[in-house]
Amino acid sequence: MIVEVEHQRHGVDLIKIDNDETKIIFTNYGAGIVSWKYHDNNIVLGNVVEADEFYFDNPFKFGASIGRYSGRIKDATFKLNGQQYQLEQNDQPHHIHGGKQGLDSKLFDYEIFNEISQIRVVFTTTLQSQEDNFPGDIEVKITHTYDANHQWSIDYEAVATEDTLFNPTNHVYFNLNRDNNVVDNHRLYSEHLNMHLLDDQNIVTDEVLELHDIFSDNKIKLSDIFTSDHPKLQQQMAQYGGLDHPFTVGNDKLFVENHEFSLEVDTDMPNIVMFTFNQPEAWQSDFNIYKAHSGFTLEAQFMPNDINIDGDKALSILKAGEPFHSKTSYRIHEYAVTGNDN
Ligand code: G6D
Repeated sequence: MIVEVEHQRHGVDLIKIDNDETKIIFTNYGAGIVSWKYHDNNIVLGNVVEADEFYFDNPFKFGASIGRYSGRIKDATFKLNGQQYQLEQNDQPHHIHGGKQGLDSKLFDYEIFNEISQIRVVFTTTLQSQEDNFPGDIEVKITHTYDANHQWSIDYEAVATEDTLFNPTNHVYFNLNRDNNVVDNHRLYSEHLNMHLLDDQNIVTDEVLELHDIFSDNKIKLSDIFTSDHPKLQQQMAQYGGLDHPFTVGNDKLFVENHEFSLEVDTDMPNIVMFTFNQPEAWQSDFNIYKAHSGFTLEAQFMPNDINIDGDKALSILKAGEPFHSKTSYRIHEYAVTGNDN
């Protein structure tokens, strides 16, 4: 495997890894992924022209690391150890993605390790309480590993100076279609597909639908979810224009496939938020060449807003000085052609 670094303007570096059949690019800006190609097919949405201006201007957070808290926190407030904290209301009136000074906005330090059959890029930064109003500073280490089996893994490690919340993810958007047509033809598979429903402000409720109870096919096509006449699904799709929902999956594994590829996600995080890029028009930019459903995210994370649901038992609580570790990997397989399922 070959790795090369390209320096762009504004301190942005591209770390380009070439594994013959596949090529993947990471960046120190937001410790993110920029592109992932299987032969000439880019399977993630990204900076096709590799222009350095692209990264600073993307409200959809293509490929960026997100944190310290990925999902929405209702009313941008939470209580921890008896103290109430007020966060930036950057998703009125809620808080999302850790705010303006989140991981996605950081220029990380990094080191590259070229090892047998894999390349590891270790990114480090510090999140500061003074910048984002969460308690405590956090030393964050995000390691992207790419291996000879076309598997991209992300390890999140962190240590905080005070009890705080830590709920990181990566905001990559996939599209397995060669023509980059909308992703409605992609199918989901996991032993369980428990979909957590949202209220009218994108906040998780306690209502859950098991998609396998609604659809007879083992593999569930996104277009069937989008157009379902199941009353709850219909209401959620009308409200959001697609998926923006946390899922609980079976055996920590979810597969998404089209007629050509199968993408396997393995995670030790309890939930995966799937967002199908529902309102691209919210991004006013020449870089925005996207229509609704141009891609989908698979954001492994703790349940959004868990601190306001579970209080002291919230899984996102990170105790002072206790090491945090979580791992998510995405593996791409070529899939036997079974006909045109577009
Ligand atoms: C996240 O859940 C959110 C979406 O609502 C948001 O629009 C997107 O990030 C940019 O996935």
